[in-house]
Amino acid sequence: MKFSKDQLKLYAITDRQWLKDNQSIYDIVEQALEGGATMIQVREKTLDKNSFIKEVKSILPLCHRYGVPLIVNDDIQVALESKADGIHLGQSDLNSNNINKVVPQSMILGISAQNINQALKAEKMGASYLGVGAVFTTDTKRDASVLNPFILKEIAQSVNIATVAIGGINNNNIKLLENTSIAGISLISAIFAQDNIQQATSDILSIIKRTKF
Ligand code: TZP
Ligand code: MG
Repeated sequence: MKFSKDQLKLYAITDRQWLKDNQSIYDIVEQALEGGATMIQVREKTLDKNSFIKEVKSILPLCHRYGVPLIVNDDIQVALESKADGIHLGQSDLNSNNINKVVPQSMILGISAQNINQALKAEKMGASYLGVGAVFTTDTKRDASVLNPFILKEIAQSVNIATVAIGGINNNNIKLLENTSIAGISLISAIFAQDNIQQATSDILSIIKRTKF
């Protein structure tokens, strides 16, 4: 699927720690899509490769029914074999690979950046978008250091590609990201840790629609 920065508006990232009994990642993704998520990332930190591939293959047609791209976190092999729309890589995933050689031009490429230097390098590598954060403290990724909205804006304005903010974002603090030059926000717990995932997603979407990033 072709990338457009509008897809970054409400970027939902899965986390299996919040799954309830009998729930699958497919189920929770469907609820987020119903609520209006504009991009989905499947992030698996513990699943074996084959199960990860199988899971992404099953969720891909679901996302496409909603016209939403599916991005795989970290694992290039999984992204390629499952024919996902894209891959998101952190700084530590960049060292070992010659990214341009392994990731096809047709794939959406997201790269995490915590400073301007990393942002410029990511842009040079051909990234479609930057993931920048954590913008607020978060229990989801305890080792993530927090950068303030001013730094977020500086990073976003240092490149020509789109930026999505991440980390500790919820209904109450989206407002603080106003005027930071971002294309949208990505969230895990504010969506997937909620009892009603669809409602949580559509509530956040209506806040985003009222916010000028
Ligand atoms: N990268 C930086 S912060 C973070 C990741 C993956 C976690 C975001 O999760 P939450 O629950 O939206 O704070
Ligand atoms: Mg990573």
